[in-house]
Amino acid sequence: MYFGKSKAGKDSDRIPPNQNATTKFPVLHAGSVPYYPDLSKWNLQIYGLVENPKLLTFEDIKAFPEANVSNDIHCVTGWSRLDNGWTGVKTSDLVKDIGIKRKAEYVLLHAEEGWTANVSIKDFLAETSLLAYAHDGKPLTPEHGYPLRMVMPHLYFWKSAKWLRGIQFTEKNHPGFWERNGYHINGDPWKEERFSFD
Ligand SMILES: Nc1nc2c(c(=O)[nH]1)N[C@H]1C(S)=C(S)[C@@H](COP(=O)(O)O)O[C@H]1N2
Ligand SMILES: [Mo]
Repeated sequence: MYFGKSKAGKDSDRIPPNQNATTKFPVLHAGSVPYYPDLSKWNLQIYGLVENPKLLTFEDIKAFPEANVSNDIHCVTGWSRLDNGWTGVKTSDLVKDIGIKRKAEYVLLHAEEGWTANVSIKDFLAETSLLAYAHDGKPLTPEHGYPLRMVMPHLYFWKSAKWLRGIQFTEKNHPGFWERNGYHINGDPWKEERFSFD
């Protein structure tokens, strides 16, 4: 059972400007899919402007309260996919005993192979933001970010780092991979914040 956006209301109201709905689940990323020989070697580093930096194992991630949510995703290339069921950990639960310092205003998400994406703390801690390990009831596949990815449905999906390995709290807004390559620094699909010249 997934809780989240109600399915009532017209689908068209749920699709941001100049997006088209698809029932497929397209795969989109720069570079190749990282290969995971051994989940026991995987970890997630939480660091930067925090009182209690962490190095979490996948077991640690599974020990957090399990969140089941349903939401819509919007890729900047023009496709939207409605009603995605995600299972994972809400960012608000993840940071409970991290002690975010007052100077921290942004988060830089680090994925495998040096890929990054930047968001504000507000976006990172939004009620709908989570770290997901399953999609529609099944563990993430390698191409969709196994073992763990960000999901921030209120922003264009490029912000939702697949193969997440690090969460860095920063004072300044450091542009991530796509943000350095012409994408918008915020990426709100309802405002069509696609490119940095928008
Ligand atoms: N690590 C990493 N995460 C990434 C990307 C990437 O290139 N590398 N691309 C982003 C983009 S542009 C999109 S639209 C979504 C696509 O997720 P999907 O392949 O699961 O549909 O992943 C995002 N996360
Ligand atoms: Mo995208």
